[in-house]
Amino acid sequence: MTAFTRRAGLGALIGLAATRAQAQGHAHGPIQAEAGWSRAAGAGRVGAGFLTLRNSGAADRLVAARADIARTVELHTHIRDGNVMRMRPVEAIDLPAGETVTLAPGGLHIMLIDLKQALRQGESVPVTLVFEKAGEIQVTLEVQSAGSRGPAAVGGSHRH
Ligand SMILES: [Cu+2]
Repeated sequence: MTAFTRRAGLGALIGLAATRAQAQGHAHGPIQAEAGWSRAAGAGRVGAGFLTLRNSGAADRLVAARADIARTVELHTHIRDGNVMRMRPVEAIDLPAGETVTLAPGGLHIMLIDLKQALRQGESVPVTLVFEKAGEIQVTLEVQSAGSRGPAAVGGSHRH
């Protein structure tokens, strides 16, 4: 947490020095993690984490994620297998220079395997993302209902 606080403070200083147009979101060097969310799920089951990653710097890669709430955390994608979409672990998620990558249902996601506790709607779950160059970034997943398609669908988490 100390490292996170220090990084957040540094981000605030950079934010002040830079244009106010960039004021929204949390700056952590070149990568911003925004709009993290998950879905309600029971203890012992699997959950998924979704979010948007904005990379304003050089190419980087998300190489791992950690979360205390799950015994195993993997990076997953979906692949089409005939008429069925199947999940498959990926070694890393590429973040090309200057691009935005969205982890969303039906695509890339953070898989929370064997939940130690239930993911309850309305709760916030901390997750640590590990990037090849940017290092560790803390994000929070806001837990939506079990069938949610995202925070926008329930009217929360508006960005300006
Ligand atoms: Cu998965």
